[in-house]
Amino acid sequence: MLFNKNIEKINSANYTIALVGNPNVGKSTIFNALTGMHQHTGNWPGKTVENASGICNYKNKNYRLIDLPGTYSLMSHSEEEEIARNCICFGKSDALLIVVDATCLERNLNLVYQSLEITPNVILCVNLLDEAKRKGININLDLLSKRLGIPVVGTIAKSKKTLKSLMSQVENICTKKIHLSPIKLNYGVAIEESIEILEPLIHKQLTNAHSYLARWISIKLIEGDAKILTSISEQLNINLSSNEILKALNLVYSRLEKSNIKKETFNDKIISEIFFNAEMLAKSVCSYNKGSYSNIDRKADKILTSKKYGIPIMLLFLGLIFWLTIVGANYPSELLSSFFAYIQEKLLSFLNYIGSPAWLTSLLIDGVYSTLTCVIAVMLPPMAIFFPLFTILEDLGYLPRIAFNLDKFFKKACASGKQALTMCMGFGCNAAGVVGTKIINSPREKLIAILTNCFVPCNGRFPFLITIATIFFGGIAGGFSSSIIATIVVLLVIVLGVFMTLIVSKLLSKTILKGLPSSFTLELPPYRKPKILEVIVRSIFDKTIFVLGRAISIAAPAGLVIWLFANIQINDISILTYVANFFDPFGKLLGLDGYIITAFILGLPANEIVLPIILMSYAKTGTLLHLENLADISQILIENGWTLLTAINIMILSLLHFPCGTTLMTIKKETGSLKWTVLSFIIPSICGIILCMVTTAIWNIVQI
Ligand SMILES: Nc1nc2c(ncn2[C@@H]2O[C@H](COP(=O)(O)OP(=O)(O)OP(=O)(O)O)[C@@H](O)[C@H]2O)c(=O)[nH]1
Ligand SMILES: [Mg+2]
Repeated sequence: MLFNKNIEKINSANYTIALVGNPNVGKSTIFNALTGMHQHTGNWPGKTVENASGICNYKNKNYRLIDLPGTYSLMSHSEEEEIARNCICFGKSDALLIVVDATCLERNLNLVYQSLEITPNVILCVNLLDEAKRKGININLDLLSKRLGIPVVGTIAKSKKTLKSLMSQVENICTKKIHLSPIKLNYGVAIEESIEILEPLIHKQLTNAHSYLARWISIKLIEGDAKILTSISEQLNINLSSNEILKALNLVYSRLEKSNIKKETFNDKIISEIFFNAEMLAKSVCSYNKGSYSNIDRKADKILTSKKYGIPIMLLFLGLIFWLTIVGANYPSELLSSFFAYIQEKLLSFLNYIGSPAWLTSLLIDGVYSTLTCVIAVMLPPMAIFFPLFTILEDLGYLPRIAFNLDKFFKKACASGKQALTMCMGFGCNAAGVVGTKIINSPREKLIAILTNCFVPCNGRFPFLITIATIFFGGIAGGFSSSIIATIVVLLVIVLGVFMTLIVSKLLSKTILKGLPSSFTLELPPYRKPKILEVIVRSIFDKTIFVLGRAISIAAPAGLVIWLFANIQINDISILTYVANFFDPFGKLLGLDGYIITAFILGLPANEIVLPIILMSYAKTGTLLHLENLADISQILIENGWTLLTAINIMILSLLHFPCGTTLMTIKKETGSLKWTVLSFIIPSICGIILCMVTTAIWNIVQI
C-alpha cells in the first residue's frame, strides 16, 4: 500500500531532477536528506549502482529526484557511467543537480563541463564544505557561479539547513524564474568551425526539447563513438548517417587534418581542453590557508595499509566488532526471551480461557509463536549491534583500506581487487553484495565475485555463528575470557570464508572463468567522521523492522510448517522424523544429523530461521520450548547429541552452503542466467560438504 502510494507520488511529480557527480561526493546523502529515503551511503566510491527515485516536496510542488551512480566522466563505457549518461542525455530530467567535492574541485569540474555540453539546466552543489574548511580550502562560490553561468550552492550534506537554498535554486530553474546562460567551452578555431558545419544539420532533426543537444551530438559525431551514436539515434529518433551528414563529416575530417587534428586524437584534444579549463577555473576560485591542515589521513594510512600491520589491524577491528556484539547481545537477548516467555504464559491462559483445542494451542504457541520469538530474541540483538558497528567502520572510510590490504590476494586469485568491497557488503547482506558487483567492470571478474559472495556470512548468519561459538567454545558461563574465545572462533570462521573466497576465485579463474585480473586504481577516500548517533539509531531501527518483517513473513510460516511436519503422523511416525531419518545418513557423514540438514533446507528462504527450526525440531516431542537464555539452548543441543564436532561442522556449513532465496533471485537477475544461479547454489554447498566430511574424518581418527 505504502509502496503503491510512493509510485503514485513519483508518477505525479511536477519536475524531475537528476543528481549526478563523481563517486563518493555525497549524492545519496543529499538525496536521502531531501527525500527521506534510505539509499546506501558510506565512505567509499561506488555504492550507488542503480538509479533510485524519491520525492521531495518543496513549496507544495513534488520534485522527483533521481540518485545516480557516481561517475567521473560521461565519455567512457563502464556500466555505471552509461547509466548516468543515459539518464542525463535522454532521461527527460528538468534539471541536473551536479554534486561536487569541495576538497577536490578541479577534478570534479571535468564532469561539470561535460554536462554543460548536454544541458543548460544545471545547478552546482559544492558539497563537503566542512571538510574543505578543515583542510583550509576556501571556495569563492559567487565567482564560480559567474564563471560557469549557473547557480552554485555550497552545502554540508549532513546539515539539512544548508540544503534549503539548494531546493530554492532547483525551483528557480524548474519554474524558469532565472535565465541561465552557461558557458560553452571553446575548443579552438579548427574544432569550433567543424562543430559549426555539423550543428545546423543535426539541429534540423531535433525537436525543440532536444535542440540544445545539437552541439554535443556534433562533437560525438566527429569523435565517431559508435556506441554513443547508436543510442543517440535510437533515443532521439534521428538519422546520423544521412548522406548530408556523412558528406559534412568528410569535410570536417579533411579540415581538421589540415590543422593537424586526426580523428583518433580528436577526443584527446577535447578532454585536454576540458581538463585545462577545469584546472584554470579551480585555481581562480579556490584559495588555501597555509598550514591549517595536518595530514593525519596520510599518517593513518601509513599504518592501516602497511604491509606489516595492515592485516593484523584489520583482524583486530573485526574482532573488536564481534566482541562488542557477543558481549552486548547477551543481555537484550535474555531480556527479550523473558519478555516473550511472559507473553507466552499469558497467551496460553487466554487460549485455554477461550477453549482453544489442544492441537490449535500447540500449533500457535509451539509452532508459530516459538519460531517467531526465537528469531527475534536470539537473532535480532546480535544483528542490531553488529550492523551499526560495521556501518561506522564503513562511514569512517575503512572499507577501501580493507580492499587495499586484500588487493594483492585477489590479484593472485586472478580476480578483481574491487571484489574485496563487494565481499564486505556481503557481511551486511549477500543480496546487496551481489548487486554491488556492478562496480566490477570485467564481466568475468563480476561473475567470480557473484559466485563467491556468500562465502562470507551475512547478518542473518552471524547471530547463529555467535550463538554456537559462545555455547560450545566460549562457555555459557560468560565472563571476559569466554567472550574473547568466542570472538576468536567467529573471527576464524570469517578468515576461513575469505580464504575459501580466494581459493574458489582462483579455481574459477583457472577453469570455467579463465582470464587474467584487470587493473584498476583503487581510490582511498579521506577518513570522514562517522555520524555515530544517526548510524546507530538508523541501523537499529532499520534492522529491527527488517527482522520483524522477516520474522512475520518467513519465520512464522516456517514455524507452522515445521509444527505440521512434527505433528502429522504416518504409521505413528511424524513427517519430520521421516524427513530427518532420510537425511540422517548424509548428516552423519558430515558430523551432523538429519534434523540439522532438514533445517538448512527449510532455511532456504532466510538464514535467520535455521537455528529456530533446529530447536523446534528437537522439541518435537511436545514439550514446550522454553528458551530464556543460552543455557536453555545449550541444554537442548547437548541433549540431542551435539558435540564439539557438531558445533564446528555446523559453523562450517552455515558459512558454506547455498545462498538464501533472496540472494539466489538477485543472482538470477544480475546474471540473467539459470546456469550461474545453479552454480552459485552448488559451489558453496559442495565446499561446505567436503570440508565437513574432512573434519569428521579427522575427528574420528583422533577419537580412535
Ligand atoms: N563531512 C561530511 N561528510 C559528508 C558530507 N556529505 C556526505 N558525506 C559523507 O560522505 C560519504 C559519501 O556519501 P554518499 O552520499 O554515500 O556519496 P555518493 O556520492 O552517493 O557515493 P556513490 O554512490 O558511491 O557515488 C558518506 O560517508 C557521507 O556520510 C558532507 O557534507 N560533509
Ligand atoms: Mg550514492
